[in-house]
This record gives sequence, structure tokens and C-alpha cells, in this order.
Amino acid sequence: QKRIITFGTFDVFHVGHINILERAAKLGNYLIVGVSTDALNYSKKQRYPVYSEADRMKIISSLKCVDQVFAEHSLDLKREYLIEHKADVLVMGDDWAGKFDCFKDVCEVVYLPRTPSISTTEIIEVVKSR
Ligand code: C2G
Repeated sequence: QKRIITFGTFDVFHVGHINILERAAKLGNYLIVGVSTDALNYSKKQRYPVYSEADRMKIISSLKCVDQVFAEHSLDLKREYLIEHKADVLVMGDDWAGKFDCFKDVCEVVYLPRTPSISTTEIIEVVKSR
């Protein structure tokens, strides 16, 4: 078994999110997703996500390509999460390129290209302007 792990907020779920999850899943045969909590988002951005962590976790766990979901409470626990979930590969979008290279002693680290021209921030702006 090859276990893949990835992390994200996945707020206002969109096609860029499913694209990275499907590509991550193809790198192995078991995909685990750490969904960042509302509190973690607040501490990073001083605002809460549009969708609650319960809803975001429900959406992610309903996807065909996802096998397991857990709450990511802190960015500082990444090493512990990788070990706890016995990850073989950590996958992140290339907006994080290089940032997780320090975990190459625990697992393989892969950055995949982001889907162009779509983001939660942009969706929020478009909806606001209507
Ligand atoms: N993503 C993508 N293409 C987009 C938008 C997002 O491939 N157009 C990817 C990001 O690169 C990331 C994942 O989708 O790998 C989730 O994105 P976010 O919800 O923005 O995640 P983020 O807030 O960066 O949380 O521990 C790390 C954090 O939890 C990451």
C-alpha cells in the first residue's frame, strides 16, 4: 500500500481542489486529507472560512478519491501528522513549493501545479460583485 497525505482548507470547494485531490490520489492507493480547522484559519488569516470545518470535512470525505479525513489543528504538527498517518508521500500545490522539503526525511514530498485562474478568494470577490 502507498499512502498519500495532503493538507488544505478547501473552503468554498471548487474544481482546483478536486483536481489536486484526484492527482494526489493517483500517486498511490490510499489518500488521507488533513483539513485545517476554523481556529487554524483564524490564526493564519484573522478570518474564518466561509464553510465550517464540519462542512468542509464532510465534503472532502464524500469524494471518491479520498479514503480518510482528519482535522489539521496546527501547522506545527505536520511532522507528527505524517508519522501518525504513516504517510509515504506528502503532496501539496506548488504555491507551497519548497516549504515542506524539511520533511523529506520522513516521506517523499511532491508539489503539483495549481489549477490556473481559480481560487476561493476570487470566487468570493466575484460573488460579492454580483
Ligand atoms: N489548489 C490548487 N489549485 C487552485 C487552488 C488550490 O491546486 N486553483 C490546491 C492548493 O495548492 C492546496 C489545496 O488545493 O494544495 C488546498 O488549497 P487551500 O484550501 O488554499 O489550502 P491552504 O489554505 O493553503 O492550506 O498545512 C497546509 C495548509 O493546511 C494548506
